[in-house]
Amino acid sequence: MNMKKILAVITTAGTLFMANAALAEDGCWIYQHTNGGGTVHSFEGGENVSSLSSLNFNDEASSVKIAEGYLLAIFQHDNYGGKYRTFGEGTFNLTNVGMIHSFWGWTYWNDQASSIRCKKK
Ligand SMILES: [Ca+2]
Repeated sequence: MNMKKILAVITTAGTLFMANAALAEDGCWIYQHTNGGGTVHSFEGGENVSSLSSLNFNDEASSVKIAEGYLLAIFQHDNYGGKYRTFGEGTFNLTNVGMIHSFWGWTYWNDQASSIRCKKK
C-alpha cells in the first residue's frame, strides 16, 4: 500500500482504522466495534472461518477492513449459510450496511456475521 493510499484510508476511516493501517498491508480484518474498535481478528487471503464461534466472535463484528486486492465475504450463519455480503478494498461500518429489509425496516449487518471468507483477488 503506498502512502497516498494510506492517507486515503485514514481520511475515510478515522483514527482507529488509521492505527491499524500501518500494522498489516494484506488480508482482511473484522472488529468488535465500529470504526475499527474493540477486539480485532485478521485473516490472510484464502483463509475461511466456517464458525466465528471458534474465535468467540459469533454475531460480534461491527466493522471490517479489506486490503487492496482482497475480498471479504461475511455470512449470516455458520458454514457460509444464510444471507451474505461481499466487500472489496476499504473500511466499512456494518451498522449501516443493510442485510434484510422487511415490513419493520432494515436489519443491518451489525453483530450478525457467523462465518467469513477472506480471498485474494
Ligand atoms: Ca459488535
